[in-house]
Amino acid sequence: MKMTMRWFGTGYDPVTLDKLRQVPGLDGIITTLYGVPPGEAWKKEQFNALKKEVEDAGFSIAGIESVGIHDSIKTAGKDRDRYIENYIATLAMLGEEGVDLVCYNFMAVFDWTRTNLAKPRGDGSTVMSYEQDVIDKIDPANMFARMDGKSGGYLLPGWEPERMARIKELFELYGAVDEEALFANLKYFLEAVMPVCEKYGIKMAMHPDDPAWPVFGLPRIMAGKEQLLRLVKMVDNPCNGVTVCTGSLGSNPANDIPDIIRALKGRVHFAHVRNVRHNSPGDFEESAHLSRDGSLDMYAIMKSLYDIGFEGPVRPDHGRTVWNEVCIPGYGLYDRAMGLCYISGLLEAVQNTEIHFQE
Ligand code: DNO
Repeated sequence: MKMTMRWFGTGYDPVTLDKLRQVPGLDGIITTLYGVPPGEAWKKEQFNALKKEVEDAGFSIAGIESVGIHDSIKTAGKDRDRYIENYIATLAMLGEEGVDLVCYNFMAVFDWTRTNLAKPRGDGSTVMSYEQDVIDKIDPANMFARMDGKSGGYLLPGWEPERMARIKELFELYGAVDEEALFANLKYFLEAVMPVCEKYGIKMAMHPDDPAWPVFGLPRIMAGKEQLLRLVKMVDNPCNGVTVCTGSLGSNPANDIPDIIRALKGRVHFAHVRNVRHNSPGDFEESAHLSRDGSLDMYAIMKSLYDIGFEGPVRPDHGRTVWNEVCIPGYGLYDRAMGLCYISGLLEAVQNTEIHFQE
């Protein structure tokens, strides 16, 4: 496995590449061209500037997270083919530049959703958390007002003011899209992009829905084992795979993550390894990466990734905000660096135990 960290780019991310260089065992960077709206084809010069910056810092780009999918593709809008063409053009450009991993999601309206971006913990750190009761009381038309303030100016993806201004329209757009329709639209998209993926050896890595159940009455189709298996079977191509995000899937205690990993053998292209703590049904918070700080068995997760022969990029994910760091919620340097060291330690133990048994 290749240890990576997500970096949001100069001007967006308070964490700089020279700081990331000092994280032990970091093999590569996961990034994207921030500021390019979903639907637009990426410009080669812009991407090359990003690539050069990463390479000048002594890293390589281990994968793109994400190339966003336009709402028209998700809802089978009349202009979806045009947006798919743009997506294909982006993939071809990335393929020519040596990128072989693209993470994306197929969530309706919003990307991942939390109700608090800075919940205080007893140890003085803060974490992101989710309470279904809070969501149930929110009127989608007034969501922006709720999220503002607590986040230190940062917003969750999908909650940008320009989208919030059209939130009613977006809900209407998705009004006729139920689970089956969303699956059909996903299949249409994947079938269209598989040829360019095959040509350049690009692995598409679907990010699961977060939280792993429907929110605001919107359909969720990537929330558990059956749905992920349906994804990989409905377009049965090795380029069509999954990002195992243990925290997203793990938000639902019914999801047995090692079992899901084993079931997806050969189609796991990327792993986000983080822990969550279940407080009560529909109420969870993001813990430190350690097993004993949350509800997931992180050793079993790393062992299952190892057992299926996964060799792709892994990254720590949402961390706590510790030591008064000023950072993007979930994406500070300190707790993710601790997470990376912990994951690397688990992996070393798994590998060495294996070798020991073979002797
Ligand atoms: C959250 C992330 C997601 C992820 C997208 C992939 O921190 O894991 O925003 O990047 O869902 O498209």
